[in-house]
This record gives sequence, C-alpha cells and structure tokens, in this order.
Amino acid sequence: MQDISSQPPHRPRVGIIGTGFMGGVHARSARLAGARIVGVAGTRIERARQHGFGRPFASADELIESGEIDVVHICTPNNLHAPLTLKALAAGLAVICEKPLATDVETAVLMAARAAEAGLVATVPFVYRFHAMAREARQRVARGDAGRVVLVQGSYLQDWLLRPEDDNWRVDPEIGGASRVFADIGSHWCDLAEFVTGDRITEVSAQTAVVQQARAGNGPVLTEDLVTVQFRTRGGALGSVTTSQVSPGRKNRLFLEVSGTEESIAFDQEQPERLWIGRRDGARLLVRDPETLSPAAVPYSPLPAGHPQGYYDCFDAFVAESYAALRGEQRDGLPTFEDGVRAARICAAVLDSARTGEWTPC
Ligand code: SOE
Repeated sequence: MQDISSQPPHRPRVGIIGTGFMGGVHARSARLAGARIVGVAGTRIERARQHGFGRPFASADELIESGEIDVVHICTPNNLHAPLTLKALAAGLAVICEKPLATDVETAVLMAARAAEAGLVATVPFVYRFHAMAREARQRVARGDAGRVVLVQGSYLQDWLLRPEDDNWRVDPEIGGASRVFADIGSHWCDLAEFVTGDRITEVSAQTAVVQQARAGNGPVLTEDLVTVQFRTRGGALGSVTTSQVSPGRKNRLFLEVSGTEESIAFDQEQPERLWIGRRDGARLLVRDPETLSPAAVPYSPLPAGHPQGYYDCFDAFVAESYAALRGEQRDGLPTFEDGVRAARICAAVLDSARTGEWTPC
C-alpha cells in the first residue's frame, strides 16, 4: 500500500507575480509548504529562473488567466496589488497579496468584499504574528497574566533609506502610495500590537517628516521618512509608536512593549527567541522552548530550544496556514484581507491626522 502520510494532503498550484526580494521569500515558503510552483510573471525573469520560481509567463494577466493555478502570490509594487488581486479573484483564484493591500481604504474594502463574495481565501503577510514569542505574549495578555493593559508602545526602525542616494519605488507616491514608512512598516507594528493585545486602536494623533528632501537626483520627496503616532485604544489604553526608515544602524527593529497592571511584556523582532517579562518584584527573560511555551505558541516553535528560529520560519508558517485555509482548515490568527483593510484605515487616519493636526478616529 502506498504510504501517503509523508505526502502533503493537497498540493496547490501556485503562481508568483513579482520577482524581487519578497517574490523570492514567497516562492521559498510555497515550495516548503508543498505547493507546485507553476509559473512566474515579473520584470526580472532571469532572477526568477535562478530562484526556481517556475515557468516564466509573458505577463501577470497571462498567468492569472492560464487556468493552471489555484492561488496567486502578489509580490509587486503597491500600485499593482489592487488591479491584479481583483483580476485574480474574478478568475476564481485564492490570493496572497503583499501589504499594503491597497493604497487607499476604499480599494482595500472593495478587495476584501470581492474575496468574501467569491468565498476565496485571501490573506496578507502580517508575518510577525507567526513568531512563537509573539504568540506567547498574546497568550499572556489573553490569560490575564499582564493584568489590565494600560500602555502599548514601541517603534519600528530601519535605515535602508538613510542617504540621499538611497532610492526605491516606495518613495514614489504614484507607485508606493501616499504613505511610505507607515504603510510599509507602521502597518506591521499596528497589526502586531492589536494582535498581541486583542485591543483596537481607535484614535490617532500623528506627525510625519521628510528627512531627505530629494533622492537620487529626483525630487522633491513626497512620502514620509518618519512618523510618530500617539493613540488611544478601545480598551482604554494609551499608546505610541515611532516608525522610521532613516535611523542609522537600525535594520528591521520592530519593538513592542505592552504594560498591564501586573506585568510588562516586551518583544523585539530582531531578538525573537525571547520575551522580556517585567514585574514590580523583578524581571526575567522568557526563552523560546517548546517544552515550556503555552499551547498557543507551540505550533510556531518547531525547533528545540537553543536552535534559533527567525523571519523565514514566520513566513513559512504564514504560507502553510494560508494553504491550510484553501483546504478548509481554520487557523487562529491567519491575517486576511480584513486585516489589510484595518491597516489601510489606520494608515489613512495617520496621514489625515498629520495633515490636520487633529486627533483622528480609525
Ligand atoms: C522593507 O521596509 C521591508 O522589506 C518591508 O516591506 C517588510 O514588510 C518588512 O517585513 C521588512 O522590511
């Protein structure tokens, strides 16, 4: 008899659109999750060949309409997320679309509505949710270990756009959208903060700044390098977050600290193997260990303690769970288009608040 236990239960036929950094990350995770990567469309097809993305298609439309795929991963610049997603949903495909889902709220809402009407799986890679220690932090809050959450704060800092010669399509609002740093990484921070606390940001007061007024000879720069936000939550907590793509030496430093009436919990994406737990009578580091983690975190901790996990593991778990949803399985905490809409609403409120100087609901 054939041993089917080692076979993935279903091998989705996958297309990848976009051949940049994220296209490579998606393709790798798709392969590991047992998908058959049928084809790829994008501007750097040679790179795609080297990375084993599958057969090159002449265009994204051709790949979407090929009839050869079940799910498409959209890893293009932001302005293409909406048109490609809407085409893919109309063709009956499940969609995994990079964030920001859309560059405005109305379009994000439309995308989520189309996915819901069609009954298709539609997810967005808010992947930091898949760190075992982020799940552990969430569990501690849900279980009441932290007490009542009163303060949520942190930052997400990078430096890859520090210099005037640093440039990228994200700088151009026609391609990246009106917001740059907040849509790109502030969205991750807010998603993680809401995920860990189970609370909602309800109101923001924001400031934005452009540090490099011209980049790579082009100018003037219209998208923000820095954003600071103060916020209030539905649960009555206060909060603040600082986001930057011009902080020297900070590469991808997402830091989130939640203070409750009993304990504080701090998570640092660059040190994802541990949580800092602070109490009035002392503080300690909780180290990732599947033997001691709460049941909600164990599935995201496949390696034994002392064998560091990281970003790829998060991405692998996110893609595997998106495919599990294709099989009709429900997983707690899978980020969907509704979460993409949520991020778009917060981002729009942040830009509005920065423009008007007013507290703005979201
Ligand atoms: C660039 O800022 C970037 O690659 C983001 O686009 C990702 O979402 C984030 O995970 C890391 O930084």
